[in-house]
Amino acid sequence: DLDRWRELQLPRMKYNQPATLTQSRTDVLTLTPWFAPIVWEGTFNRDILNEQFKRMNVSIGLTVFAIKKYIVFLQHFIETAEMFFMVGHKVNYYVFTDRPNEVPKFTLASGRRLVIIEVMGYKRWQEVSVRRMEMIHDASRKTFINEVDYIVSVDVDMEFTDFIGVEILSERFGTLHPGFYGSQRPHFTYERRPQSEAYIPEDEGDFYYAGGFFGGSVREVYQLTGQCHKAMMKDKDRGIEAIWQDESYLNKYFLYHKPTKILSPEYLWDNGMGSPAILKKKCFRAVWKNHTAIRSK
Ligand code: 2GW
Ligand code: MN
Repeated sequence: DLDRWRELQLPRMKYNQPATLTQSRTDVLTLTPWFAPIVWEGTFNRDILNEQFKRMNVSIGLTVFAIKKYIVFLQHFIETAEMFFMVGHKVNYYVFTDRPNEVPKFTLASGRRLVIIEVMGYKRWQEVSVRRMEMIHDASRKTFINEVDYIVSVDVDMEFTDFIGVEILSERFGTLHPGFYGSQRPHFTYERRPQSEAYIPEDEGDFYYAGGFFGGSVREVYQLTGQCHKAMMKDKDRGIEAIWQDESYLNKYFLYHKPTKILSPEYLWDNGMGSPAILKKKCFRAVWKNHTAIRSK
């Protein structure tokens, strides 16, 4: 339980003093109006954070879905995660798949293991994407709560390209979508039909969050995925499906349950978006995919 934070005591450490009269970044927003940090390179000290989370013996579950043809992404995903994701911490990979026999054998670093969770492959792709909420919700209750402290949920058609560590962890966190971090709220692709549970009016909204990278404590992820799934089932009964599936319901949830931490687009980038100067690094990137081939039966 995270109650043990109360007992945490750090050792003597040497590092540069934080400068009270200087902003660590002046080119980007680093704190939301509700005082949640927005994580950008240059705003945190990895050594302090590692020391804290190591001493707390924190364990992290990384959930990823590799259903039907998307199994092809798994090998590179796990191999790059071994190089860059939560190095030195305890990690469980939770691989949800309908093809357990096609999961490659991996040699993992110590303190890390891979758990296969067999699930059905829904016929419609929209269903594959959106049902992740239900499956994470169920697994949170059955498995995650007994095995890890935090859940990180990501897309599989991705690669790790730089270090991602405990700086991302918080009670409830989301990620700025690489396509919309500079946009005005009316241009966010929120669900705009009032009949949908995911509806957000044009005069509301903080950020446009990506469906492909969110997480939090297991209890919080259980709540979040449960609410998103419930909203999606209500819509389904009324014959409506939100414009960007799970991403739309996630954005609605985050509007009224503000994230306690937000990751910058450094944590979810797509090379199709170029290389703006505000990006000091790219740690998690979309891999190229042939949409027609990979998404066909
Ligand atoms: C099949 C056909 C069309 C779209 C998706 C799939 C599919 C997705 C599949 O056959 N098998 C599968 O395992 N997936 C999982 O769903 C896989 O983990 C994948 O990364 C994830 C989301 O699908 P993806 O990556 O093709 O969609 P993107 O890259 O356009 O993702 C954004 O939009 C989605 C909503 O449609 C989600 O919100 C996603 O989180 C976003 O990043
Ligand atoms: Mn994707």
